[in-house]
Amino acid sequence: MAQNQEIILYHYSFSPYARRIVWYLSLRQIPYSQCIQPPLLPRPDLKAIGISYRRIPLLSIGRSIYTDTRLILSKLDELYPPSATHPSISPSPSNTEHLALTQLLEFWAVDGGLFARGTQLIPPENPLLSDAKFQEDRKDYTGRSWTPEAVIKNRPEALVDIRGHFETVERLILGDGREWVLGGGGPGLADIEAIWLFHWLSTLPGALPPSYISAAQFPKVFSWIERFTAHERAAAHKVGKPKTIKGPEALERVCKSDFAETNGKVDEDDPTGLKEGQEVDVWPIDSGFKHKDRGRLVRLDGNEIVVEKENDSGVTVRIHAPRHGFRVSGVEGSKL
Ligand SMILES: N[C@@H](CCC(=O)N[C@@H](CS)C(=O)NCC(=O)O)C(=O)O
Repeated sequence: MAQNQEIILYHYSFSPYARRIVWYLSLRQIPYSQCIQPPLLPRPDLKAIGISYRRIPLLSIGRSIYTDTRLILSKLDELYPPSATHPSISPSPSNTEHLALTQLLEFWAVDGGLFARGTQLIPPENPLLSDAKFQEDRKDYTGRSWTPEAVIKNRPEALVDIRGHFETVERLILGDGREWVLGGGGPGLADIEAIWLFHWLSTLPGALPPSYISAAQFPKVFSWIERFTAHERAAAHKVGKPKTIKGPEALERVCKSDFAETNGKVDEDDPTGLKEGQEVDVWPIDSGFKHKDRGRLVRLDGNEIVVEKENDSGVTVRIHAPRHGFRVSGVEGSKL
């Protein structure tokens, strides 16, 4: 059973995507361990487990390894149903309006350009941007240039765009004086979906020029960020600090686990025509697209792609990816 398994989160602390998961786990009082990763490749801890996917975060539950925060969040919702110990923060399944808004907020931030624009606001004087290794690494991740010159060139447009998004939250989402995106007495999944990029930018020194984007122009957004942070910290304190483990320990725990998720099967009428057991490659198509995971297909439907493979320790692991934003392709010449 998934709930008896240790959750391991692979991340680094300044990843805004990883914070989505950290916050979700603390707000739902789900304990976990963390295996801190370097911000640049290589990531030998992940390679040892059997993963090529390069983005952060990843989360393992037993021998199932989940990529992409969109899948991780929906999976945690599915594997950890609401209980007194792990109260729900998601809209109730019958509240389709709230479910729709939560999903649209996710699209907005991840696919709708909010994140892509946000990363263009890393201040050009940030020492990372003058580091040739960082520039090369992030070019591999996004396919675009990360030199300080490129960042300076994009900054004005990105600032205008991001200010427009602050405006949307200030006037349309929080405009009626509500404390949380869907109202109510505490932060929910909709707040996580909406806040993470604004939170990241407001805590990244030099990202936002105070004369253009600050609490002076957007008091509601900035107090929402403060309120959210206070709630999340209190929840994190209550559930207790995550245990930090090193790569070899994480590997051992993954390999020794007798759990791998087996939900789902390969849809027979999937438009790709791929078949169960076929050897396939899986990779994201928006960023980190040079890093493909190869394995036998065990699940394929509108929500998820799952492949199974043996890692270098000879242990079978399952790599789970969301269907949206990922490509799955049969390996030429592979036989069933
Ligand atoms: N859609 C992915 C995006 C993840 C992502 O882009 N993460 C950033 C860190 S915040 C990343 O992987 N950067 C490059 C790297 O660290 O290798 C998700 O939801 O998990």
